[in-house]
Amino acid sequence: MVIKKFQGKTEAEAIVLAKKELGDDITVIHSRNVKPKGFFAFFKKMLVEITVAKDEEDEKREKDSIKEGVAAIDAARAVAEEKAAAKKSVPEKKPAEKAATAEGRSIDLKADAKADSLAVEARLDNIQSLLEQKLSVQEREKKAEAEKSVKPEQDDAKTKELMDFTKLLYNTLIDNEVEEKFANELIGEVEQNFGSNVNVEHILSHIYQKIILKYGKPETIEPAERNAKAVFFIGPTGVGKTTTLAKLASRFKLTDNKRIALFTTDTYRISATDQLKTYANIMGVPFHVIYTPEELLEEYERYKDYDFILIDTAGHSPHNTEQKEDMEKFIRVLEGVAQTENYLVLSATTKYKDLLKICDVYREMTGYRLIFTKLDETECHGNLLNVRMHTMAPMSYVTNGQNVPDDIEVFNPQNAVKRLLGG
Ligand SMILES: Nc1nc2c(ncn2[C@@H]2O[C@H](COP(=O)(O)OP(=O)(O)O)[C@@H](O)[C@H]2O)c(=O)[nH]1
Ligand SMILES: [Mg+2]
Repeated sequence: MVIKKFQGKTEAEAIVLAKKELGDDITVIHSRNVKPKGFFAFFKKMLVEITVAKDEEDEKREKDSIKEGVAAIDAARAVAEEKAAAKKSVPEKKPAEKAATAEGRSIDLKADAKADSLAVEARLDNIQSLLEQKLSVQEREKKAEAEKSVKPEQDDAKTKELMDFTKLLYNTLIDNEVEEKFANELIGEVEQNFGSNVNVEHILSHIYQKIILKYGKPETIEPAERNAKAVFFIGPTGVGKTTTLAKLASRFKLTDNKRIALFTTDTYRISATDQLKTYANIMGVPFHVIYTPEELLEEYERYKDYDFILIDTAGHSPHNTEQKEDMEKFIRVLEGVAQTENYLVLSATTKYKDLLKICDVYREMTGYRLIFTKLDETECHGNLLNVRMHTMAPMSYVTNGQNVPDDIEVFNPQNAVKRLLGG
């Protein structure tokens, strides 16, 4: 017996498909409406699914031959019984013969007839029990097939549960302002792994791992192999570049005992230089305001045996080409002289579209790692994932408050996923 499912827009369409594959001799054993699969299936029309059964040719022939066998046995049994009855009745029918023979012969005849009949009976019983055994095996198989045809219903219920759960995950990502395109990408990858033994826990751990992998391993500020590492903090105005620099400087100096110097190229605002100068004074580390690329080179030479030179920069609008070119010159002048690293500081509260623009503009200028600030000011952390997936730049630090030096930590992918999806 073959049991198979077919789907069509209508039942008639599904039957046509079934007949095309299995031939005309099919029986529709179940029909129901189903939702199409795949994530976008939520938006598609219902389909009709039929479950059809078809006897296989060999099976049919075997069944027929068994039926014929049973009929033949019944006929043979009837004949044998008749024969036995006839033999039994011989002495009564022919009393003369009986008289002519010895009494013993008459008893032999009766015994022969009985033995014949018993032997035939025994053979027939034997064949019949074999056939019955075979039939009962077939019955069991039939029952198992019938049970199997019920199982798809359970599978469907499970698939629905998984789909509902996946939809919930998708909505959670969207609520956290993960870009639709990325949410679809993640959920799509998870859906591909729906299998017979997948459950809700599998899906959850799968998506956790997927997002952790997307975030990648955080990359942080480490000392250069030789000479001072020059670290630029770049990004728009007001995102927290100076504050973040001060937080890190304080850690390097007070916790790690590193030798550090602070520079700023942000000469557009007096308050900006004062802000960093104050931090430098508190920490007791050298501080310099840098006006030109040449000056940056000179000052670097002075502190090149330090561990880190942290360089604050002016924020600028993505559309200000002049400021952009100035910044580029500062970054370029140290190339080949010092090991440099650039950290693009972004606020988690900035609109996604603006973030993309900022990332692209800075990308034209230089490569960078990502620092996200102001995580304490938003519940939606989707932008971290959006920007990471858009730029593929390494994540480094996140900040979550105004306190120097406490409110900063190395980006932790596990915590980030938990915040996105909930523990
Ligand atoms: N809530 C919050 N405020 C921050 C954070 N980082 C910086 N700020 C504040 O953002 C404002 C601008 O910071 P600032 O460092 O001057 O930004 P810059 O213009 O990029 O140098 C200041 O009031 C900071 O205290 C943070 O992680 N959370
Ligand atoms: Mg600043």
